Amino acid sequence: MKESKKNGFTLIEILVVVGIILILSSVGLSIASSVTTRGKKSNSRSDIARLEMAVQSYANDFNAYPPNITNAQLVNLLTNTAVFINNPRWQGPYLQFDENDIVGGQFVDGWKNPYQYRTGGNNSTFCDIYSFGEDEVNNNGAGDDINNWTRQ
Ligand SMILES: [Ca+2]
Repeated sequence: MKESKKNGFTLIEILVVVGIILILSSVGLSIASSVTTRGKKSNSRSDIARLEMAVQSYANDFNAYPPNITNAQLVNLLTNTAVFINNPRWQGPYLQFDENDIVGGQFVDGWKNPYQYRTGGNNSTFCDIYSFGEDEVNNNGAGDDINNWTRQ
């Protein structure tokens, strides 16, 4: 009896290969997602530091921190030359942006949520600036929020 020679792959072999490909691609996606999240957190920390420096520069020129105003108002205060054209104290713009930083006139974090600004509050030095963080929920600077007073 002559044994027939097999050509190609069996169904089991194909399923094993497809399974391995699926596992590897899900691991790859998971790693990519983790890297993206780390990048957003890192960028948000950097943005908050830049915003803090801009607010400090404004405060040095005006001898006062910006009051509790909205994100868009703060952006305007720190960047809009036209508003302050006749005010010699204003030495701005105090902040430069990338085009992805501003959405709807607001300075946004990596998740496209506006940074929060308030005078006083948890930061005893001068002002609180924070991002809602990865969960995109306002935890008042706690939890996964990224803030300028604990440097987390
Ligand atoms: Ca949060």
